[in-house]
Amino acid sequence: LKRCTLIAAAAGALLFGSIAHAQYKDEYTVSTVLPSAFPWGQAADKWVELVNERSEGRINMKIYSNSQLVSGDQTKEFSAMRSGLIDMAVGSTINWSPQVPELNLFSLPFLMPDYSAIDAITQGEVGEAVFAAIQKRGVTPLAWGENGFRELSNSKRAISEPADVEGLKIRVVGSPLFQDTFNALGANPTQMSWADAKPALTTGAVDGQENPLSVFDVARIDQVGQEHLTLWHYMADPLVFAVNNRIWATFSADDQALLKQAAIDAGQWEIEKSRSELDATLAAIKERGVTVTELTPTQRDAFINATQSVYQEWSPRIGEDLIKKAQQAVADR
Ligand code: X2X
Repeated sequence: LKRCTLIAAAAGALLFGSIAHAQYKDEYTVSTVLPSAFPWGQAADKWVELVNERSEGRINMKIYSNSQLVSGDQTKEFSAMRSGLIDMAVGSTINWSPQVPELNLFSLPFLMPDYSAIDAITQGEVGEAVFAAIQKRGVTPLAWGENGFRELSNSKRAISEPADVEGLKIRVVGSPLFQDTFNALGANPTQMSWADAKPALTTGAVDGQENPLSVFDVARIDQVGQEHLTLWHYMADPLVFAVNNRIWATFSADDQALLKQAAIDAGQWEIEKSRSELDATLAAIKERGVTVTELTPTQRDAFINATQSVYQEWSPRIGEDLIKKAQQAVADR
């Protein structure tokens, strides 16, 4: 009996020991689309750095940018993280919306007129509901970051009214919501990954694209013939810091809190940084000879009216209640 107990105890110790060691990986993969030259990549860098520092080197993460863990197909990032091919990610709501329909909320045209509107949504009840939707789909969300307000560029002409967009081939990514928005404007949208976007702009396969000013600037989109840029602020894509559920469950409660707080701090840091750089970025873009069109409120209204059908079309998929609450949060901001 004594021998059996000893063996059992030894086996238990072995098992316990091996579990304790197997629990944490030497290194966790973190997926992003944009690398360190962009605010998005810097958000991920900051998260990795803070976690490493605060865990005194116990938790190590390595960033894989350019969607390389999903062979460049950014719309597969969420699925890959859910299945465990990717441990963690800092991802755009646009790229995850095919798997999490509620994330299309942020892509509704002209829902958020300014930064305080974004904050009213992400930092309140609606943001919590969106996080619950992400959690329900098998991934643990921790914090918000920001890619930015997406402005429209093209190689053909200055755009100040919906009629100017007519017939333009526009590169979009993410969910079919973007097809609906640009179809409503009479454009010809085509879905394509970021990896394919610049080549398509270079060859003229597409006439235009939409991305935040920071992306336009750092990726030097002006160099591929995008001479016209319209500041219409039609939508902004927040970033979400997230972890695969099974990986999340392996962390102690203290380390979960550490990872989450580091994500919150990195997100806040990146949001403030990218917003504060915007004026300088716009000045640099203008200096390079890009024609920048700013819409008057009346001109913007014309775009709002022209894209109303997108709300009717997408409200069943996003959730009528969620949209109403988001609109209320924006109105009350
Ligand atoms: O592909 C884009 O346009 C980008 C980089 O902004 C996103 O990943 C949504």
